Amino acid sequence: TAGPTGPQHCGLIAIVGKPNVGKSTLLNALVGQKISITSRKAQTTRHRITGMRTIGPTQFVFVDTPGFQTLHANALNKSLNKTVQGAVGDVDLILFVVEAGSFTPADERVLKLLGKGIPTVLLANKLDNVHRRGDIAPWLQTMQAKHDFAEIVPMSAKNAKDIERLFGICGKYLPEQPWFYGEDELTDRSEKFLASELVREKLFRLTGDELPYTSTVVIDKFEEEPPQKKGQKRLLRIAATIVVERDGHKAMVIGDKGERIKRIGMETRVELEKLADAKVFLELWVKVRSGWADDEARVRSFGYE
Ligand code: GDP
Ligand code: K
Ligand code: MG
Repeated sequence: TAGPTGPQHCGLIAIVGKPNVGKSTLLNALVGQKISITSRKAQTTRHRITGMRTIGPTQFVFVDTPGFQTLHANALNKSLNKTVQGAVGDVDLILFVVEAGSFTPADERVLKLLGKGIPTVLLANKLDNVHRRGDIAPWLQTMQAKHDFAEIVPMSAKNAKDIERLFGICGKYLPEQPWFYGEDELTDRSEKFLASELVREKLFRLTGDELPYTSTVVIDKFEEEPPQKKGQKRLLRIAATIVVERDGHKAMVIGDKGERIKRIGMETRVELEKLADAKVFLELWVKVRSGWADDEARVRSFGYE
């Protein structure tokens, strides 16, 4: 099989790193559309999310992972870590993301997990946050000594030129083989999954640090209706429940006179309408289920591997 300009190349690229270094921001920038939710909170990404981008003859298949959790060994965190380990097992290239100029014990633990067999690029992200550029050269030297990195790339996931350059770097490691996905496909995740993730993103962003990370979203209903008339969009009818651990958290999510939950619903709807190119009706509920994150069966029943 041949791509637009030669034999097809294709391969898997895992994006790994501790929480909050910018893995999901990077995936979205690489794919060119938001498919993985992001926020300043650790634990925002809880699933393995695949995003692809086909450029010329090469299909890049990126796998975003939850940040490797080392703080609490509850059932949710154990499941997140398994997801990360599963993702790095069988890829062509690993992008190990850290914050430029910093390397903490948490980064070290992720590095230990990666092993030696797979080419690994150290991606020093958030370079735009480094104000003293002179400090970066010595830091890069110490990083070189840490591991046999294929390359070290200081960059910013928010800089379009850097993203473009990264394709050139990753492309070198992808073997000649037929594409795994269609040329225009962007993700293997469903709209239903995207809907639940967007609710969780708005929930995290609009509650800030007040709400513990142990809240999740379950989709109770996801129905699609075709357009009634020509020129109209299809309609998605969605009902979702936000699951929290305590009554106090429920009150926090609902907010004063229901202000906050209304806003979570509205922001989710606006964004999903754009991403899915559809009209969206969204109903939101809040339920208390104490201890769900410590309960293995519950963690599974809420969709975690
Ligand atoms: P993840 O937990 O590793 O997936 O990190 P996220 O993608 O959720 O990003 C965590 C935070 O870092 C978010 O607030 C992002 O906007 C921010 N961020 C990501 N990449 C960059 C970057 O290149 N520069 C700056 N300044 N912030 C970034
Ligand atoms: K995050
Ligand atoms: Mg993430």
